[in-house]
Amino acid sequence: MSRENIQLACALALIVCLPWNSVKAEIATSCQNGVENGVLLNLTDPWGFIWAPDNLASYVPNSNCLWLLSPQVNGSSVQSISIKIIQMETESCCDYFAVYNGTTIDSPLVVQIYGTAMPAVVVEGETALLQLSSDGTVDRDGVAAFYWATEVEDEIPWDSLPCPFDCFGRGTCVKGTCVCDHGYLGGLCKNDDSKRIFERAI
Ligand SMILES: *[C@@H]1O[C@H](CO)[C@@H](O)[C@H](O)[C@H]1NC(C)=O
Ligand SMILES: *[C@@H]1O[C@H](CO)[C@@H](O)[C@H](O)[C@H]1NC(C)=O
Ligand SMILES: *[C@@H]1O[C@H](CO)[C@@H](O)[C@H](O)[C@H]1NC(C)=O
Ligand SMILES: [Ca+2]
Repeated sequence: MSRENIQLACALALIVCLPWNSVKAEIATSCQNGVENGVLLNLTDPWGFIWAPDNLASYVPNSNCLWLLSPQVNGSSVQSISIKIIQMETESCCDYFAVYNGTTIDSPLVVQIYGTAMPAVVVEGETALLQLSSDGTVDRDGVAAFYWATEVEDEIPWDSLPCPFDCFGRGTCVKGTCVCDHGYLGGLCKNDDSKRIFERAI
């Protein structure tokens, strides 16, 4: 790592990592075991992390988890919001993660994804609404994503972000990405695949 890069990493650590470590509210979970279904969380920090459900289990049937991103930088709204999905597993027919360009689900849809797809998403606007929606049967591990408010994609230090929840102790954090131990899968190493390996073996 060059000296410039080290200086950059340190600057980022002060700006980025301190709030992460000291302010729990940076992590915004919706649909806590379904209890907060339909409750809108309004996030105003310049960057943050969202996930649902709020545990190691699957989301519940008929989930409607909502996060409104209204990032403020120096007290002003922003022009662009980038979203990096790091964990995505929904029932591929029927449950989805959606991003809307605006403040409600009636705003223009930017992306609606099913299954395990994790496209990079940029909303060219000052707000974005995120939604995890599930139907009445078959639940999966759910979604987790970072957002970052900027117009300049290259400035986003995705590689320097901490791995949420330290990969639940089931993996190693390498440049902001969980490399899961054997038997675990997903961006948070949340998926316990050992049971399936066992099931396949018998
Ligand atoms: C979300 O927060 C922003 C910034 O504080 C505010 O302007 C906006 O009215 C809030 N929206 C909702 C729906 O609470
Ligand atoms: C926010 O304001 C401070 C102080 O005026 C300035 O140094 C900084 O560059 C501003 N940040 C952004 C992202 O505009
Ligand atoms: C989102 O909304 C803004 C402001 O209304 C608009 O300029 C932009 O083109 C829209 N589309 C996307 C994909 O962000
Ligand atoms: Ca389902």
